Amino acid sequence: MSRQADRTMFTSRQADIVSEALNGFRIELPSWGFADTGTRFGKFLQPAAAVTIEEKFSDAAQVHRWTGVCPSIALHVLWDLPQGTASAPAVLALAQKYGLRAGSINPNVFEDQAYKYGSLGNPDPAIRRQARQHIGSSIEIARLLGSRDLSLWFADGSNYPGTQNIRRRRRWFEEGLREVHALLAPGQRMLVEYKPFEPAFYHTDIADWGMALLLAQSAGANARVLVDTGHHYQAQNIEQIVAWLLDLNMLGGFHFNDRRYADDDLTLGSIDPYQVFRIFHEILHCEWETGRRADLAYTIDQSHNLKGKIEAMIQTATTAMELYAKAALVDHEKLALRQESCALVDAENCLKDAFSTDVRPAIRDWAESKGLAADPLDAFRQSGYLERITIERSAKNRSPVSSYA
Ligand SMILES: [Mn+2]
Repeated sequence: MSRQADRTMFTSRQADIVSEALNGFRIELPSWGFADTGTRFGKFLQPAAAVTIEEKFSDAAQVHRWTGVCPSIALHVLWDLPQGTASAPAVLALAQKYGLRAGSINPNVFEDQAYKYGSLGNPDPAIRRQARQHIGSSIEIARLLGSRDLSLWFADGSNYPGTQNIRRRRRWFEEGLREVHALLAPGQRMLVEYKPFEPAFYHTDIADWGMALLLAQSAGANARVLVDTGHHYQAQNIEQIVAWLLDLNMLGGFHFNDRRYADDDLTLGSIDPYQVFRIFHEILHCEWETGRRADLAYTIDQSHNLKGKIEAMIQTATTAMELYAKAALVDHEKLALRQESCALVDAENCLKDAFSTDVRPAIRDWAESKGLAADPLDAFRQSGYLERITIERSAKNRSPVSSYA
């Protein structure tokens, strides 16, 4: 067979696989990814950064407009719905205006002064109650917005050995999560996120996937674990965690970002794209094996301090599509046979062959078939949107902001 014929055959078969994969692929944008954020050393402001919730919706709509795979936006109750349930009608109107859906709802039980020593794990019962009430009202917000998932991340923990009773705090978490789970409306889910350190540096109350799993299992039938790819120690095998949670039907979704050292919130795939590929592969292989689609919420959890925020989100969505499409190209039947016979090199090559395939031409074809931009980043740059908001927002955004100290 000539190289040309080989390439043509290869491409058309792959194009169908890629197209089918992308038809089912959606990834949620974080509202906070469009606002100015910083490190603990300070913030560098961007003249075009979103400040209001309307600006966040408007910017997120740009990412969806050019990529076609980001129809929803995750919201943070304290930052996006400051009046709680009373803010819901305005947010619904914005969702309609910008053609997006309100996505997962993120309660905030870490910024209020009351949470200095924790929220659901706080030794003070009144503060534990305050946290439960805030989560309860977040569930109501989700219901009003038609959002399915409540996404729970806790900053609870301690900084020094001996300063907190770890066992009692575990029980308080168990009780608190059970109580708020009972408030979920039919069809709603509760996702429990874990993190090994930061902001607490000695112990965190939900430090890893095992703790999150136990708490989710005890909370109730609609609780699942949320895997934030940045919330692991170096060298941890994240795709194994994903495989276990999938097999137990306890995986609820992801917060995607990349990292080099800790929870760096870098652009997905910028440091280790093969890891993201391996995660997608575990999901797609499980789907192939079981014949059931995994019900997972993919969300971006990144803040770009220096990159242009909308450009970085387009870059992220594009990278996610590429890595998902590559994972879809794994020949599952061949892989299963090679695993069965322990043909190690050949089995591994099933992954490597798919990962090294250039899926970009097939993605461009898919985009054009949907009336989308073949090159989303270029289309965004040509649109003039960034220049327009830079002028509109820059005067307003020049006012001083609080820094670290
Ligand atoms: Mn996260």
